[in-house]
Amino acid sequence: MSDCIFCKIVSKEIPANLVYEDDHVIAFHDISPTAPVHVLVVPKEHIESLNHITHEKKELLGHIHLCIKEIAEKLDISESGYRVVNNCGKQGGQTVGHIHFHLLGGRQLEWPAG
Ligand code: IU
Repeated sequence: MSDCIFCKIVSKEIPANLVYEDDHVIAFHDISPTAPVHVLVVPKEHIESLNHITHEKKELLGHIHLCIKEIAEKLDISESGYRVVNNCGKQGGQTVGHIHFHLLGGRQLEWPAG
């Protein structure tokens, strides 16, 4: 998608602080972190939100979660714990229309979320 900021990060048109990349997924530090570790894990394919996930994407979603686990290990938050968040749609707090998963850690996270 030509006007999608995350597609531009995927294509390297816009720089980001990458922590992981493979053929299907890219992960980078959030530009406005809310925790000491705040990484966005993003499929390279443009999919708008969780609402747009179909059965054909089951493997991709599983792969993303394995990537998240590996990134958490790499950033040394596996033992202390972390949170994975997907904001979907307006009331879910989604501001970028390209599905992404927040990996948050490095401090005690509160619950329930606001
Ligand atoms: P949300 O779940 O759609 O609200 O999350 C979008 C995130 O993308 C948010 O935490 C932003 O700080 C982050 N972000 C970014 O890392 N780089 C950007 O260029 C833009 C947003 I625009």
